Amino acid sequence: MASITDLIKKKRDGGELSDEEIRTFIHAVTNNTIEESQTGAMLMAIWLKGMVQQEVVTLTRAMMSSGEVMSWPAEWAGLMVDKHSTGGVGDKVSLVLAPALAACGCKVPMISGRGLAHTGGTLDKLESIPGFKVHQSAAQILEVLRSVGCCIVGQTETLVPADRVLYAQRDTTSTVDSLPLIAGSIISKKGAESLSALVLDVKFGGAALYKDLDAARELAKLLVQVGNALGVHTAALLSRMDAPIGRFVGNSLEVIESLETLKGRGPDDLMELVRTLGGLLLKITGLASDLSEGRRQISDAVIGGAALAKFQAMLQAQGVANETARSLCSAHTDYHAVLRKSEHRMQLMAPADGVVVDFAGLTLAEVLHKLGAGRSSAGGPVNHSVGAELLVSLGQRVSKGEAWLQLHYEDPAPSPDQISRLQSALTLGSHDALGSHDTLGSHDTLGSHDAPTRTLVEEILLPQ
Ligand code: IUR
Repeated sequence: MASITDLIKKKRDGGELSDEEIRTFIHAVTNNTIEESQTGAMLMAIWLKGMVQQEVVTLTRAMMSSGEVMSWPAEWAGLMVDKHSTGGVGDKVSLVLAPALAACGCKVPMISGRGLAHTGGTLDKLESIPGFKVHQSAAQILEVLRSVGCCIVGQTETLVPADRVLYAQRDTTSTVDSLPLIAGSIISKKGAESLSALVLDVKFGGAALYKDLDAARELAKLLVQVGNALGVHTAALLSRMDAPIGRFVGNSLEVIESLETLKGRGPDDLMELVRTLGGLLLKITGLASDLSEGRRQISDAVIGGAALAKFQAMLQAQGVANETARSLCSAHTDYHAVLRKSEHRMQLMAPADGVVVDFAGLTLAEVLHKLGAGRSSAGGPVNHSVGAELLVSLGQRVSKGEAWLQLHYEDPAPSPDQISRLQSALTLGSHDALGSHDTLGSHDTLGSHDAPTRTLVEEILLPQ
């Protein structure tokens, strides 16, 4: 059998690793029988030379099999679904989508992550709710799925241990942005959930991992190919990520906006993503005859309150006191009686008259991260109350001196430099500029009965 050193050399020289060679590498990573320097060298060789599709599929399967692979009751066959997003700003889709899918008859073992770089993490958002427990054992997940239909949890210790090692080493060896390594990492974890169907929200734009559509499409295609090769019916959306999704960014503020959405009062762009991602999953599982029927079912589950009831039940099943969950989910609630409110607020004023043409979500996310909304590199705690509320919408006319952004902060307070960065993130234009701007315009290709205010979904890649 080839040694690890031989395998590194083969990949370094541009060779194609055999199935057995890839399994040998992942086995050594999982069992800690490889030196860190060797893992780093192999990751860099993969980053530099890439992998053909067969290698990526084998890598993903070997990673998936490095730990526990979940199993579900036979009567749930065909109903197990999940979604993954490559990360956005103000992206609270999971909080609405998981209960909406459960209300439509799916089982949703949603394993989510924490914030990565500037992007927010679903687990951090949910932890702003007092009592919510993201850590659930496999037996507890099964029980919540049986009683509620959805859960949103952190990765268990036993799921894909090889990814835990590789991910940490990718971070320190500058090999995070390698297509084969990203695909292996994402799809191995979804494969270990033993899903029937998976939908991926691959984002492109100024606030996304990939700035341009072509690069995002390449990742989306690979994820779809590898997911399907592992037996999970996998589809992907390519969606635009420039301005934040919805109007609120920051952990507890995003929980409030998700609850408002589940009460039928959510922003159009968020609902558009929820409908399309959910509609696709319902179509793939056969619970809906086509995408527009799937979109309608998701819409009905949200508007009719069935998704909200599932969310409340999920909160209770994951440790939130009954009274707290009931209060958050009641029609008229004082959210800040439950969720901590920041000590300070500050409004930013529009510097001129004009129409809001764009708003750089990346800048907002970076500033909020520094103000404590995200995890510091030293691993410090997240301040759930820090965030921001956009007071204007894309396409809206504003007057000089009108408030356009409200910051929620504690310690540290925003510095003059951070405030000027935020002001420069706002692009004001004339009406003419608005008409030609490509983030705006109604969307008429998805059969929506309530068209969103801007085009988010650029393309859909269906399972092969
Ligand atoms: N999320 C993952 O689970 N894996 C990755 O490699 C990336 C994001 I980038």
